[in-house]
Amino acid sequence: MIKYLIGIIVLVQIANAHLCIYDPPQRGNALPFPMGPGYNDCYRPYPNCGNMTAGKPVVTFTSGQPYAVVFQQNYNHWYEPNQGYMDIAISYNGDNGPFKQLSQTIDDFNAWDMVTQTNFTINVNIPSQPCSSCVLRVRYISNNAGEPAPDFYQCADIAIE
Ligand SMILES: *[C@@H]1O[C@H](CO)[C@@H](O)[C@H](O)[C@H]1NC(C)=O
Ligand SMILES: *[C@@H]1O[C@H](CO)[C@@H](O)[C@H](O)[C@H]1NC(C)=O
Ligand SMILES: [Cu+2]
Repeated sequence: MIKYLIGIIVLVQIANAHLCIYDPPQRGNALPFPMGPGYNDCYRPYPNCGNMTAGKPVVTFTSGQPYAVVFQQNYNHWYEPNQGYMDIAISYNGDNGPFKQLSQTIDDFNAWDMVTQTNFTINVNIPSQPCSSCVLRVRYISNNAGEPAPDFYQCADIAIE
């Protein structure tokens, strides 16, 4: 990103924002609608849940039913030499997993302008196994070698009945 030398403000934003889950609501503060690129709560580069402490379930899913997960790539970190992806997974065993994939991986893409925000609505099948507290994780593995922390994690605390 340095090579573009757009200016210090843009560089600060580049280090500030990348992925947020709208639905189910991610851990932490409620997200504003809409939010700009560089939104702090979208920058959580620590696996598996951005170092956010688990809370009570915020949504109860119906087992075996489809659910539309809505998230936003809040900053595009496309990296041509080692192209990244996003995915959705669930853990029945807290933040350390194991995590089971709920979606195909979603290929990263060249948005041309890094501040591009892209919303995704991905239909997943909720597993049939119930849980009183599970972790739904969305991550953006950008693989971008120019980034100090290239991969981004968000979790939502959910239940399945
Ligand atoms: C993404 O979705 C949010 C929530 O519906 C909306 O406020 C925002 O305008 C959308 N952003 C884009 C870039 O479509
Ligand atoms: C995130 O959590 C991990 C594991 O507990 C810890 O090693 C790391 O220092 C934390 N990072 C930050 C920035 O809090
Ligand atoms: Cu960045």
